[in-house]
Amino acid sequence: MQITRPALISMTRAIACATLLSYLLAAPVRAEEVKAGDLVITQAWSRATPGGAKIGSGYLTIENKGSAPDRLIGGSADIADKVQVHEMSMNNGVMTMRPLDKGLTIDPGKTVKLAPGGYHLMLFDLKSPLKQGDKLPLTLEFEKAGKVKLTLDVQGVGAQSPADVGNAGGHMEMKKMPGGMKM
Ligand SMILES: [Cu+2]
Repeated sequence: MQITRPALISMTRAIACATLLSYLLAAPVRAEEVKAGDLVITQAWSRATPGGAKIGSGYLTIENKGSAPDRLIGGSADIADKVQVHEMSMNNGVMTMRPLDKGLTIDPGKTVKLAPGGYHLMLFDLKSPLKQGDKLPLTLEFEKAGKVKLTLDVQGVGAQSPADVGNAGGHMEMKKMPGGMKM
């Protein structure tokens, strides 16, 4: 907030405080936003894996505020051997999924949602199970925006959306990686 008129400071502050307070009281879980170039990523989450499962999933919402398309081409995570972008669909009543070899296009002005039953990230060969409440660090790779680091909020096994989150408002560390990847 930019305060330019000193006479209004105290009043502005009071209003700001009241606004902030009501916001804090009223706000439901607010997903962290990650910005990478023209892309805004929100609602990054995953599901706990039931005992022994070696495959996990990842969901998120990507908005392209730019004027050119970008593509989610893959990703990586320390916890998994391999991360792929998948599409799930019904074929003759059978649920199938396949990797999107050319990636997932996010057209300018559009929002693409990775969610159960549709597009998703697939995490292969998990080194340890995903547990509810975990914050799972993950790096996405976009054709134009490059590598983007974020954290998946791990929900319960049967969760259908990030709104199922139990603990609200945890601060996630999310940053875009400038240039290449440094680990
Ligand atoms: Cu899949």
